[in-house]
Amino acid sequence: EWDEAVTREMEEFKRLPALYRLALNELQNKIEAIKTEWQMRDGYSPIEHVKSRIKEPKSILRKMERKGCEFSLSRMEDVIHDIAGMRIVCAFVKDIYRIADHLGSREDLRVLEIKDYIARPKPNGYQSLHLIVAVPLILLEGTRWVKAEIQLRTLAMDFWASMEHILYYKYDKQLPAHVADELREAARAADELDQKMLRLRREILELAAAESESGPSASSG
Ligand code: 0O2
Repeated sequence: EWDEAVTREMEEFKRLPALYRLALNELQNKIEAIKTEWQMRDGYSPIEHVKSRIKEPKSILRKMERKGCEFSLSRMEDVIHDIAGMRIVCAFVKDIYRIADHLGSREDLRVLEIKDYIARPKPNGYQSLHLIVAVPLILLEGTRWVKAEIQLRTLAMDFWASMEHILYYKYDKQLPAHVADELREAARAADELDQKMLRLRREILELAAAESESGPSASSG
């Protein structure tokens, strides 16, 4: 009986990466469709680029250890939300929230949790909007909801996060005070840049609206 339970667990463990990959494919298709539709409607896509990845087994184990959890399949699925991870990088902060609102309203997705590190950045300066979602997979055995983490960031936030990530590991997770200070300052600069870009975008939108109100002849001269 014990053998049977272990064999079942092993079988399940073997097929998990494929399930998470299927969930990411589903998400990718939805994002592609959003991009296309947005482009058709507004003439521009709010999404600069998208990346996705499946978390390596060794970083799953490390994360469970960090959270003080013994390893088991069900614990893993409860505790680690980002085995399937997608990062959506946008030009403007406003678009991040527009995409998040849209995802929240879709019937083919469940948003389980929102962590807003834009409204409340982490103490080190980290900013992003994280959505923990569940994606339905229609399998031979029926529907199974698979979790994924979607990180939404601006280009500036993404630049900051990649620099921080490199430095964090270069200094073996012990950032010297002056580096940590510089990073916090860089995070403030990234935030200011995002706000400036939003103001410029508003300017562009207002100009476009004025042009369309005064008709095409005004813009041609
Ligand atoms: P990696 O390298 O991306 O695999 P929780 O269960 O909510 O307490 P969790 O999952 O750590 O714990 O939540 P959180 O804080 O939302 O972080 C999830 C992911 O966000 C991280 O995954 C990173 O990808 C990213 N992240 C969070 N904080 C930082 C940060 O300070 N700097 C950078 N560069 N990225 C960050 P992992 O698994 O920690 O790492």
